Amino acid sequence: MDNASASINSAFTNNDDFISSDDIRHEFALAMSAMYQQEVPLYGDLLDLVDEVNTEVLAKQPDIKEQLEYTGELARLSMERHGAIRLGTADELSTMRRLFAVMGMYPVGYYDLAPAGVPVHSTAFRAIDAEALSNSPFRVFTSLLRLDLITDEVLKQQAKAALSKRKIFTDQAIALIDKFESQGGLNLADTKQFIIEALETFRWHEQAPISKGLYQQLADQHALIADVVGFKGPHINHLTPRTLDIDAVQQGMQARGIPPKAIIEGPPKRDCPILLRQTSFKALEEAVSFKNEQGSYEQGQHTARFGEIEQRGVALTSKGRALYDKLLNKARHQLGATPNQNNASDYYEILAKSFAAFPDDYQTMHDEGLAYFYYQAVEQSINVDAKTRLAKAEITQLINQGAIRIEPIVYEDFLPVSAAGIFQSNLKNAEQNDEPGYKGNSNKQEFEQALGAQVYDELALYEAMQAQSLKQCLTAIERCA
Ligand code: OOG
Ligand code: NI
Repeated sequence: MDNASASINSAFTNNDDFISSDDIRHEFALAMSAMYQQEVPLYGDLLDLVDEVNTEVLAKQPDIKEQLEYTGELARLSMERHGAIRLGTADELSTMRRLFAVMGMYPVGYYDLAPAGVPVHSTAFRAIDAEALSNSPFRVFTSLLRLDLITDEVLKQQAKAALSKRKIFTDQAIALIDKFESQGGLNLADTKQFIIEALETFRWHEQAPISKGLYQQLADQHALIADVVGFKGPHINHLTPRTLDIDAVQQGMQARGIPPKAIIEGPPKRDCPILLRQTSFKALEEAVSFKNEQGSYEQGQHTARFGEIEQRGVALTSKGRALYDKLLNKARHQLGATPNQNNASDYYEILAKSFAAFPDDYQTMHDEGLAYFYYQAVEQSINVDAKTRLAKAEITQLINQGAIRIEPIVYEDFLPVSAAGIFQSNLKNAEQNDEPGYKGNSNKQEFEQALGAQVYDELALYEAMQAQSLKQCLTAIERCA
């Protein structure tokens, strides 16, 4: 916290000005990371490993470094992080939306995890335009528990009663959210206080407000239900730095005594990375004390908190995404089981074969409309007729002539099959089990009602980023032509 306040202090001199939401988000992410490293020291070890691997990649692969420079990502590489929380009620979710809005984070995308056997539906709160993303890419995968999927009616009522008693936001946090909304911003003093107050919601609590018996009953339904209902608040359950070589980190974890999950989720290793690859270290078994009816505490254990790594690639269009889903499903179907430590090498082999059908160079991905790109005018080679600008074939021609350079737009979102794999590997006894999917329909409308807003369509956001860069690029060309 001290560091965070210090850097806000030095950056802003006028105490009455509003602090930008990007700065609030950035400082909050730093504060959250410091708190989590203290709470889960193994996460600090993971950060060291990721840093080492990234440094090595940049030293050995100048082309990667150059690309990160072109897209402005080099500077944000080490601050690239996401986290995740799980909420219990509609009220919690809608207040969380207001809290994240203070930091310029808006709900993007809808993820239904129920078909994969995880009783939640989710969104990701994140910055939505290119500049804000590059100022601070921090985002939070936020899930809402689907209590309606608990089949035991008595237990469902007990869970609801426990959730209705908890208050996950401090009074000051709520007051500052109100102030932000009515004033349109927060000044320096309020921002500092806001970060302190907001952080409280994400803190770990060793004392559980429910009895060990109820916890066990909830856990018997699903470990995730116990993780939400059994605690005072939505403790941050992982943070995730970005790596340039996830395979190296996966191997490095083993060597450093950080127990990795069995498989890397997402697409296989490629020359031109697409979407998102993720892996994590297994959640820690932690001591908690449960409050019994007499008000005294009883020792127990809980498993929820872990560390994750992500490697992001280019965002795919709906056509590219359909191809990704098809190839992933094909590989999983062929494997015939959920990927786990016993079939990991078979799985990677099948996956790589299946993805041979996905073009692995940016130019082809661009020309086939599989992925989103930034267009950048190449200064030295301006000698084109600007009138040709709307035809796609002509843009391709300009790219071929070297007048326009394309750079991948990074995928900023999540993948439901991968997310389910991350959830499952970090719940007790999981990853060996094939969780049966819940049959309840996905319900985006219900989620949005609880949220109190509609979620942004992620594809529309990428589309807009691409269109905007094309416009700027063509204007630049026109100016010089
Ligand atoms: C969220 C798991 C999903 C990801 O990176 O896909 C996730 C959770 O465990 O609460 O964070
Ligand atoms: Ni994650």
